Amino acid sequence: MATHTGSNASPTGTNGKDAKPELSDSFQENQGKGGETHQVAQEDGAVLTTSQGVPVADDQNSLKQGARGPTLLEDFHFREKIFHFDHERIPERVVHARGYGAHGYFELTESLADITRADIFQRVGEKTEAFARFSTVAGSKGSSDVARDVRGFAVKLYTKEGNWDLVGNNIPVFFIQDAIKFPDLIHAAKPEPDRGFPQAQTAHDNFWDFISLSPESMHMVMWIMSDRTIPRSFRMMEGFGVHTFRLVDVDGKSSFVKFHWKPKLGLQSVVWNEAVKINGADPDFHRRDLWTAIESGDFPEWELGVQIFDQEFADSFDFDVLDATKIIPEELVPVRVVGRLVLDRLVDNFFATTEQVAFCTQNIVPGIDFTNDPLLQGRNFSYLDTQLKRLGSPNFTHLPVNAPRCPFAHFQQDGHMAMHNPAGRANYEPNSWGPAQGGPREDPVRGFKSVMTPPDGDKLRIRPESFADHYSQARQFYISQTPIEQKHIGDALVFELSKVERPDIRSRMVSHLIHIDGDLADTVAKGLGLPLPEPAKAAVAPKTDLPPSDALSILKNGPQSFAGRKLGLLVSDGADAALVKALMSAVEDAGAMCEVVAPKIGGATLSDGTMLPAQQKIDGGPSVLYDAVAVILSDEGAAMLAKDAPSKDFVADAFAHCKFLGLSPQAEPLLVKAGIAEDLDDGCLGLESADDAKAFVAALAPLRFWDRESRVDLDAMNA
Ligand code: HDE
Repeated sequence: MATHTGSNASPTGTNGKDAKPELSDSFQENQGKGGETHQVAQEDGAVLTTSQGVPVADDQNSLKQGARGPTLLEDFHFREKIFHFDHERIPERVVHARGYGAHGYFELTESLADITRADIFQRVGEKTEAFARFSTVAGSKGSSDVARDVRGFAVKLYTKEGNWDLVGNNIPVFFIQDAIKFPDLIHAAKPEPDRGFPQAQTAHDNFWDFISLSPESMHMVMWIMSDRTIPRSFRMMEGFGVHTFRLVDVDGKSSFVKFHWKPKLGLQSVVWNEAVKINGADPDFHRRDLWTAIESGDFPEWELGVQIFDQEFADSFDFDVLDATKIIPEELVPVRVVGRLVLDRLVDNFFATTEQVAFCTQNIVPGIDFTNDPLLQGRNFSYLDTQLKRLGSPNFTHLPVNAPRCPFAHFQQDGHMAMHNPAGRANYEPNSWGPAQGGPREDPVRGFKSVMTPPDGDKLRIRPESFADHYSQARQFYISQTPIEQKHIGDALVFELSKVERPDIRSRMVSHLIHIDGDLADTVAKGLGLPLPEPAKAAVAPKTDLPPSDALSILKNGPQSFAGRKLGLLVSDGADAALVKALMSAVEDAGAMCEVVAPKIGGATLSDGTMLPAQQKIDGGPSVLYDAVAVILSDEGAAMLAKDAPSKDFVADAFAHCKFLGLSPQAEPLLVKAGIAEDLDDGCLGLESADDAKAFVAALAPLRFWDRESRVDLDAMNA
């Protein structure tokens, strides 16, 4: 019987090229050098080998007894290949499973030497290597990026005195006050255990049952029902360390600190109907956005800000600074910017870095310390524990992404996958072997010292009185929002609670809202078709006099610029070439990107006969993927697209999501068929000339034309 190779490749697996006889001589040992993977250098024509380094002659066919088998056990290449494949998966993170990361650096812009001895905060202008991972919390690894969820914002800073992990979120407060409730919270948020759904959604009974039975979560509820949980991009969201930490100076004196990351591009979120559609059109929306930005050299950047305060402030503050359900308003303690984080390097391999990065809250360095925040204390146990389960060995610090960049030396040894064991005679200390053989020694001056704090009382299982106010800051958050943001919070609550099957859970939730804002409670009750319930029992009477804080609103902290954003440009054959080119260059001048969407991916032949390549075919490039859209068509193009459902959705959705639209006059038939021609408003600008193109791009700075929302949304019309 004739045999064949089973692929187009030659039987040698080298595609007919002369195979290089010898392996590349650099079997790269990258650990501790900032590299990524152990791999044979991929030089042109490198020979495929087994993991033992044996050159492989045939990677297309297993070894068989006769052409039709059976397959033989002695085929060590096949055995090894399948064995390795079978073991490729590691457990996904129990929370924050879906994430995306990038390398970069932190640069100090203002010294904190008077407040902390932390090496990273000493010398202005000095850069420290960093790795950041952004994530959703509830969804599993394969879920969609734009789920309504808190985003993790975890940064590993490879300082000269060890790795400092600031494992934060894009929301400055948390659901619970004590770590012992974390498994309950997460069980309630994740898919319900009997049915195994819903995935990456809090819109279900178990979540709202738990939340409505946990008044301490009400402040966080306001944040998660706001548009903070549907960010436009990782690049456009804030990050927070959440807990109160300590900064410690050379004399051991400590100050309290809250950490903030502020995005250079300003804050921006999408709207809910848009998020739902983005998840279908591009489940990788956020990771693709980060990848594309870094790849194109538009490096995402955040300022690091600190709120520093002392015991006297803590004692005078209305709430307990150890309670992670509370913020310290920026108006009370201003955020002082001390540095910037720039992400400028993509990972070489997703698994090696983003999957294997192991953040641990207890990774702190001399000059930084914990407080007794009971949530932080619980986290300090959990993160180390979870990394062992996930990465399978206590040697996960040997992985390049986790290894310190500064020198390190200790007597830890052995264990699965040990890649560097102590050298020399001694693997213990104290010892008598002297500097050459005896290994490292403690350094009482440079070494980490915990801040000395006196014990605070008896051993108890109790929640302090100072943690008892659950509504005041929830109210403060709500009244700090613009009307459109308040409307979105109401809409989100109605949406989520409408997915809850049990009316008593819906009603219990509304009973809490009454303490936050009467109008909000009314709107939600009305939206659910519920009578207004009695207010929930409050442990202490909520304060109603906390002043609004502008820092809490997304829209008050927008960029007023289209830079870093993306325009979707729908074109057809025959579209006005000069106009298209003028618009594209105006977008580029604004520091933004333009993606061409056309009926065919090959592109469109413009009026001057030039072919404009498209990045998206119309069905793959719906307007939800863009911050604003422009439609430049020929008469024939418009007549054709007016019959096409995705083209009609393109303009109708952009309109419904309050985006700015730039429209060439020929687009009219498409707008008519999409049902928006008669509703055009000041957010829809005509495009006929190069000047129009410039004016259109200049008009994009507010990012959305919110005035429209009251005319395109049923909830708003019924309000
Ligand atoms: Fe986490 N959290 N968490 N968390 N968390 C994890 O560690 C935990 C909390 C946060 O990109 C786990 O490596 C407990 C607050 C981020 O790899 C685990 C409690 C904040 C990430 C864990 C909290 C966070 C995690 C799961 C209650 C914001 C992803 C996988 C006390 C300040 C890091 C892992 C990454 C991940 C435990 C609450 C942020 C199980 C017990 C509050 C950004 O250790």
